[in-house]
This record gives sequence, C-alpha cells and structure tokens, in this order.
Amino acid sequence: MFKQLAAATLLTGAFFTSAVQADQWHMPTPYGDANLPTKIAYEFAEDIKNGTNGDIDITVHSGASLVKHPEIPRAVRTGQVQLGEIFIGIMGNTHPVFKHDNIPFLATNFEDAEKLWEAAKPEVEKQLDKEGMTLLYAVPWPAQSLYTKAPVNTLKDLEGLKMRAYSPSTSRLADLMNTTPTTVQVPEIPQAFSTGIIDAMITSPSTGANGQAWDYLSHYTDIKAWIPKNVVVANKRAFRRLSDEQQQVIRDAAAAAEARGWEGVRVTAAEDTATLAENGITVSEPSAELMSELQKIGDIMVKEWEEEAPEEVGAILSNYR
Ligand code: PCA
Repeated sequence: MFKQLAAATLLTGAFFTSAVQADQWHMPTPYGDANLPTKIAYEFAEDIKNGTNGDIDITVHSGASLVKHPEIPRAVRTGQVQLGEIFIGIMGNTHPVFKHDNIPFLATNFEDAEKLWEAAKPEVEKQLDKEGMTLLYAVPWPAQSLYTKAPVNTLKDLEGLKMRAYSPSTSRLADLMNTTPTTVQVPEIPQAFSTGIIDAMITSPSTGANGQAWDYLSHYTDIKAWIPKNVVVANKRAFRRLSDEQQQVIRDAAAAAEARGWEGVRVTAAEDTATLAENGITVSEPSAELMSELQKIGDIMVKEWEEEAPEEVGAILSNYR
C-alpha cells in the first residue's frame, strides 16, 4: 500500500517537474473559426509557441466553446484562464471607456478607427489594468451596417421592429431608433430571425456573410455606422510571472496580430460585402435622410457618453479630435 502510494507520488512529481517547462495556457474566444479575429488568434498562439521554443503553449478555444462570451472578462480577471478575446462593446457597463467602440458615426472608416483606437487605448489599458488584465492587442471588424427584411429609406421604416443588440450602446441605439433592442449572440442570429425574435440587425458584412443572412433577410443598407473591435487580454498576474524575454515574445506577437487585423479587415470587408450581393441580398447606399436621422442619434449618444465619465471620455475625445 505504502509502496504504491510512494510510486504514485513519484509519478505525479515527475509529471509536474516536466510540466514546469511548458506553460499550458488557455485562450477562449467568442467567434467561430471563419472569422478574421479567430484566424489571427491561432497565428498569435503559433508565433508565441515558436518564439518561446514551445515553453508557452496556448490552446485557442474558439466560438465560445470553453467560456461563454459574456463570461470571458471574468474568466481572465480571476485567472480561470490566462488570456482571452472579448468584444470591447460588451464591457460598456463595466466602464464607459469601453463604449468608445460602439458610438455611431464617431469613426466610420479604417483610418479614423485606427486614430480612435490610438486615442482610446491609454484609457482602455488603464481600466483593464485596474481590473487585473493586461491589454495585448485589438482586431477591428468591418464597419457596421443595417440588415432588414424590407428596404429602409427613413427611420420610420424601422419603427417598432425588434432590433438585435450586442452591447449596452447598441441597446441604447435601438431605443433611440424607436425599435426594441433584443440581445442575441452571433450563433443564434439565423434562428432569431427565422422565429421572429429579431427583425433587423446592425453588424458587419462578415457576420452577415458567415451567418448566410440571405436565408432570412433581403436588404443591406450600407450605413457604416462604427468600426468595433475585439481585444485580447491576459490575466495580469499570469503575464507578470513570465520572464522578460517571454513577455517580449508575447508583446511582439501581439503587435504582429494587431497589424494583421488592420490589414486583413480591409480585404474581408470588401469580399464579404460582395458575397452578400452575390447571394441575392440588395446592397444599397443609405438615403441622405436616413443618414441625417442617424447622425442626430449619434450626436445624442456622444453627448450621453461624455456625461457618463467626463474625465476619461473627455480625454479620449480630445486625443481623437
Ligand atoms: N460581428 C460581431 C461583432 C461585430 C461584428 O461585426 C457581432 O455581430 O456580434
């Protein structure tokens, strides 16, 4: 009996000794493998494995398979996982700095979106740090446009519809558009449309194309309202425990990932918009009236946002402008 126990202990000891060499890290991500951010996450993990000679081995758990999207921030914060990917907007209720990401018409092309990110990054980084997370990199989505089952010329055409929301800011936007916000995660979009839980949504051409939007809606109005991003964050303690060299490998891989995102998104935005049209969706430019109605809502949202945290939001806006 004793012998057996001793042998078992020895074995366990041997197991842990060899495991000390390679750190097994887990990285939950919210979106499936067809998405640009997920492809970049796999490359990021590969770069780190190569750069550390296998000492840091990150397993990417895509499509919310390990942790549900709304729970990823807490999983990283508490060290349940060492790092993870999060859509910035879903943290809007944690602190207003995260709302910079879903404000309509603040930044509607990639150049401005990069500038807005540079302006917001110090505040975002500070807030994440307070919550025990280290910012590694961001990946942008294509501009967010309007999907419906009928043509839209003015906001009146949307009145009373059920509008998908994916963050506190998009819920507020749905209210201001006189629609009813309904929170639906990406994998549930097709079913939510076909069962009438939602009638309309604002998202990227990529999410529409990946979800085969032509099966359940017919019109895409290219309002290009904002360019949101995901961030990849590490648990602060897990990151600090690494050697300086290892931290540098991760920082370098993160910089490469971020560059890939800004470059890649320009390509996927164009390709995925073409895919929508090829599959029979009517892709059109918005009317001047719709745009001016939406711009007014955007102005209201900027004002409300600034009032929520004048100091931090003021800093982001003045950096940006
Ligand atoms: N797709 C994700 C986030 C932004 C986007 O383009 C979504 O719709 O939830």
